[in-house]
Amino acid sequence: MASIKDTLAALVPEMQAEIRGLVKAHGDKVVSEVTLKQVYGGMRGVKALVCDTSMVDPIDGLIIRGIPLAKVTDRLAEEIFYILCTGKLPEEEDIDDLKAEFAKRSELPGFVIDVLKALPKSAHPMAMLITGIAAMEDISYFRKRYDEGMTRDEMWEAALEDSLQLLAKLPALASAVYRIKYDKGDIIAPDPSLNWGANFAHMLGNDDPDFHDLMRLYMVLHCDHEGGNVSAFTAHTVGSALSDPYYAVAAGLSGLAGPLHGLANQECLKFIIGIVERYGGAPTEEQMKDYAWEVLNSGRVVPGYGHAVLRATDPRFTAFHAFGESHFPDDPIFRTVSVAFNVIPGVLQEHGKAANPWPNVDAGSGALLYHYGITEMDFYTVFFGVSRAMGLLSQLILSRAWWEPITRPKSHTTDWYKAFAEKK
Ligand code: NMX
Ligand code: MLT
Repeated sequence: MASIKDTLAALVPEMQAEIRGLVKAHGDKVVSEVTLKQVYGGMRGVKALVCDTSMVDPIDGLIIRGIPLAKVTDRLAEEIFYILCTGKLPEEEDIDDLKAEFAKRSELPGFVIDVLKALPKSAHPMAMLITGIAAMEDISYFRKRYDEGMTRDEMWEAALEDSLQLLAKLPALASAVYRIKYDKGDIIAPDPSLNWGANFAHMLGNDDPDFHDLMRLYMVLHCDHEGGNVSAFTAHTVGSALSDPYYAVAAGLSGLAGPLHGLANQECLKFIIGIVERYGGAPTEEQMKDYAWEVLNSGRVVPGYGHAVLRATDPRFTAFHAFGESHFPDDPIFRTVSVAFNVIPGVLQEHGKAANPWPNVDAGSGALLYHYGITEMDFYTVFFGVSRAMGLLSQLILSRAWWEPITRPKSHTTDWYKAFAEKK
């Protein structure tokens, strides 16, 4: 049996040699040119980052270490984390080992609950989650080892140790946020016999086996989305300063909390519920069309639709939709998501602005949570964040393994770009 640490220890020297060799042999090859439009357009399409855990194909969507997402939707989150980190499919013993690693670390430090309770009642659940993570920086092994003078060869192991601690504790932290914020009663202790996703469901206070399975699926589907999305890019940049994984994840999740990124799932369900309330149930396609145009004509975006990279229906949406179809096809909120899926791409095409009129991951996920009684929509991004920590942390471990330097691109003033543009 190889633990995730042993497997990585065998792979890291190969990875270091491969990257060193590649840069030595081809370091001067031009990968990407950058236009002025890209400089002022969120760097869209500029190839300037490395991410070995996953990539996003415009049509096929998320590919994890060469495996299309659709092929791993029945797996546990623990298996996904193993694949993200190592690129290998785990054996049963590897999973048992990782489950045991998580189980033994799953308790929260006591002070975290005090910190959460000290926040104002109006604090957003994402602010609570991020504050809890930043508070736990106190137990960072990476920082302790850095202070002791660890060498750069030892850094990936320290990043792995912090990653295991943080991932193990995140379901307990997130469910504590839920129970404190919404007055749900006492904090529920982790159950070490459950998998990571199911344990999260259990600590939230819902032991319906279907909800346990939804949480497993939810944790799998949001795990990673290559390196250039706001949260990954942010965590990556912060980690490149050798800030420890707690700082990096807290920073990354602060980006996830934005409405154009992970907060869209909250916005999406508000949009869907607004329709159900207006029409007293699932709308007709005609009513849906009118509603979508109303949103667009008021200058707002239709949440859950469009993507910076994808140009087809997000396979994560497809997997969530399949879950809803198989468990509660007649739920009016879920039916509204389905009607929206039939109508909104056509409306956005006619509107003519969005480069991608198709649904992204957020278009349907909230309807499933709502069905199982998680009606507090401002909590939805926390689910996304707990899962996405797997991607942020696996990317961070690999960056430390190949000694990625500090991120530091060059900026110029608009006057400089104007003079540059006029010169050409
Ligand atoms: N509804 C209305 N307009 C849209 C939409 C949409 N769903 N998507 C894009 N547009 C507009 C966009 O605002 C922009 O308008 P303008 O030129 O006036 O600034 C124009 O279409 C071109 O934008 P794109 O190049 O298609 O999109 P971009 O790559 O800039 O942004 C998103 C991508 C995801 C931010 C954008 O599609 C959006 O705001 N979608 C709605 C919010 C959402 O669902 N976010 C979740 C993303 C996924 N996630 O999980 O993080
Ligand atoms: C994500 O999962 O991070 C989102 O789909 C956003 C992105 O990839 O840009």
